[in-house]
Amino acid sequence: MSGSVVLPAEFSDILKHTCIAIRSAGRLRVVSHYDADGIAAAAVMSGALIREDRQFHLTMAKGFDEALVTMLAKEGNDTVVFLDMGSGQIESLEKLEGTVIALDHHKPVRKSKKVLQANPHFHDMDGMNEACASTLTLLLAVTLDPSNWSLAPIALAGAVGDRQHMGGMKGLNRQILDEASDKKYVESQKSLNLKGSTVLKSISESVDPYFVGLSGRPDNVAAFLESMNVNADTPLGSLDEFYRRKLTSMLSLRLMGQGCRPETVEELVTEVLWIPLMDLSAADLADLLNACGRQDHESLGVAMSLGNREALEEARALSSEYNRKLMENLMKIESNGAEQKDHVQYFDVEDAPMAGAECGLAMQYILDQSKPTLALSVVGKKLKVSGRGTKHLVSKGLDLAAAMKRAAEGVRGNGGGHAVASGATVPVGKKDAFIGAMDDIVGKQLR
Ligand SMILES: [Mn+2]
Repeated sequence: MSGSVVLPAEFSDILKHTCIAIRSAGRLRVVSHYDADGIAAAAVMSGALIREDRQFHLTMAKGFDEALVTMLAKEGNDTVVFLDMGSGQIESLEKLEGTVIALDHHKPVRKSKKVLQANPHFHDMDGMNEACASTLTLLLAVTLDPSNWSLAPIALAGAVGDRQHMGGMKGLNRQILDEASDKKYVESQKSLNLKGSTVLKSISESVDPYFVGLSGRPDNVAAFLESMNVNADTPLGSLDEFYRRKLTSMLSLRLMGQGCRPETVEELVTEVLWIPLMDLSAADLADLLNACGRQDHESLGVAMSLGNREALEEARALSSEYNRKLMENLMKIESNGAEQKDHVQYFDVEDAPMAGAECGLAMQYILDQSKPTLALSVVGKKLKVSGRGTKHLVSKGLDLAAAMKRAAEGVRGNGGGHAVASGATVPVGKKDAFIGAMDDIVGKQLR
């Protein structure tokens, strides 16, 4: 059914049942999450349903809540398909009438007689790093019709959006990548993890990786390239072997010089997945999807993924505006640094929706690697806090989820997330008390 992809029998059975349910559905409803993976999953699903000549109604949701279930319950749907959500909210899904399907890679609560769940966790597969909503949706799509392999590049962009490509695609994602490469929908090659039309732009417009002293400073980049005799206007892909290696070593040295962790420096050379039909890489597509999601233009993301050229141009404009703002803010952090406590460092962010991204990049590329970073933004009477650490700090005992939860609850706020990345919301007036508590708790964790 799905080319060379090998799945546990029970898992392919669920996909087959799901196909039958979708084919026999009357009023068909699809709900997906607004991040890059969710939009990619929605695009793959839409592509497959359009090929089936099926009518359907798609909604992108910021998250799963009771309001969403109430809305769906009122609609009189025959079949509802949840993408990138649902497995954690099985009780609510069971309350819906008709057929309910969830293609999700988040940790499931339990199996359900009522809800058809395609979730890798039920089949001893890793849903955190090796399968995401968009790659699961692709499996369903190619079970419906093998021609849907043409949608594989979108699914792979979704996996990149969920950061599952770090250190190379693995597991189910890898199987999909291999099959898509065989079918020539994707070309994968190891190369510098940079974008942009020329070497100069690739470096001066790069926020991830962020090169201290070079990112956002084209004049400095021009001088840097001249010192290596590299022509600034050459497209990155056309650099010959000698200069490509030279550039790679020099950029690695710079990252080391600015204090990046070895695992960050290693990411400078990655497996780039080129999508010939779209003339961009899976990482570029993931960036565009992220830009669409963050600025409430999810349907643009779906249209662009399915090949609409105008939508692609619009998404490019959204994305470059977002990158411009991000660059400006990162350059500010580079020159101002962060406020230092003994065990944490923090800075203020004006644009609250950018706080998470800024905090992560500042932690990884700019600030002191020995302390987790907090980014603070004021929204109304609340102080929103994004926290980021490094894998290395986590291996030393850092648990930002636990620290944020305790520190926030101490000042009548709330917080949580993952050990390496988490968030909290606290009353504005409690800023100092919260940071003091974080400093204390993190200090004990890292002792
Ligand atoms: Mn996801």
